[in-house]
Amino acid sequence: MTTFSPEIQAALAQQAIELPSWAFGNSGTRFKVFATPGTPRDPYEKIADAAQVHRYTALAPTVALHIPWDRVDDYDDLRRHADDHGVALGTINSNTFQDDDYKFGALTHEDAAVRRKAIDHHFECIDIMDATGSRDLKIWLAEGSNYPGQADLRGRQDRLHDSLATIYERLGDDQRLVLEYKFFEPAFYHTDVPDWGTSYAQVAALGDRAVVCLDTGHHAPGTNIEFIVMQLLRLGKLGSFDFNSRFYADDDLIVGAADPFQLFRIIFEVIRGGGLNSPDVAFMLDQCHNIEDKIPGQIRSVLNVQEMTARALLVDRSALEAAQKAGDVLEANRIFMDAFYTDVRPALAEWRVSRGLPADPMRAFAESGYLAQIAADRVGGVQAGWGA
Ligand code: LRH
Ligand code: MN
Ligand code: MN
Repeated sequence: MTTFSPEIQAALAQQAIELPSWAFGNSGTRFKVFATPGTPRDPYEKIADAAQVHRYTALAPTVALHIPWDRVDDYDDLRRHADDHGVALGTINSNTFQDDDYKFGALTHEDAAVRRKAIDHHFECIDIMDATGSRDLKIWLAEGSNYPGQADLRGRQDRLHDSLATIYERLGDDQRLVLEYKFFEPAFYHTDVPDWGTSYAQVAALGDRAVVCLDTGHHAPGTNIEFIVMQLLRLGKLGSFDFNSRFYADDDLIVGAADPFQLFRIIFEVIRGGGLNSPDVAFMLDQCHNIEDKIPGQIRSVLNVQEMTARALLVDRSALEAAQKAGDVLEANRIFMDAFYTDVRPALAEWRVSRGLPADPMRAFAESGYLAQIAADRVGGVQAGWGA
């Protein structure tokens, strides 16, 4: 059986993956939302469910909030609630995609009054960050156009810069602005922050505390995502990941489910670039569980990230470097693939037990009876936030 060196064990022990509060609510497609019994009715219950993931895996100490989906009266109280459950509040995500005023844009809108409203929403998010102790303000913009000629592409970039600069100025010294890109949807012709280059250009113009979020589901098919990871780390601008997996578009499926090898390659570049367990690079999930149970879906997700991290840590980097330098193509590839093909599951199970965790967190959670309990206790769940 594979054994982990003390260095690998130390790296695994440090790993932290932030959970999205919205993964615990009901979600679906535009065709149908299938409700799950016991779905959280408010942010408090989402946090309680997220804490279950951490309890069985020790991998998920923080929970990201989405505003206004997770708006509450008292954020100090929400913070204490998280603390009581053994987790902390993490990234605050803004939301400018569910308001009629933003039909033609928010931070890029032609009308200064609409831009002001969108900027004020981000100010509210920063106030919330101050109360929750969150470091990161994550901005994903649904803005763009559907038809050629519809919008002044250049003017929108300029307005985007001005709006982001106003928001950036309001951040505290220890806070960051994280700009997420996505190549299409909901806009179908152009999107104002479609790719890492645009996100990079915009955040580079703001300053050191503005960085890029890479959502793994937000690229065209065939994109070499690990190359982007390498480049952003090289430039010191990779702020965070939104992990999920996709077969077709922005599927938001369980990370590592569609293409575990891609996840391995991404994490290898994170390690190579010094980003693993670095405070500068936040690992987060951004997923929805439309047909599977949500808490086990999140447990499976963090375990998938852990598993591919363990495999990527097993790459013999000095042997790899020697093969690369010697131009030994096949040997370099063999070294890389050997690590990928190593089944680390038994070693991880043993290592978990040595740390007082269940060998099989999925099974331990299933046997806990928590799902039956919340189904009995909670009636009338909210929809993931997609409307609530
Ligand atoms: C956009 C996105 C972004 C949003 C989340 C709900 O597709 O990835 O991160 O905040 O989904
Ligand atoms: Mn995302
Ligand atoms: Mn997305």
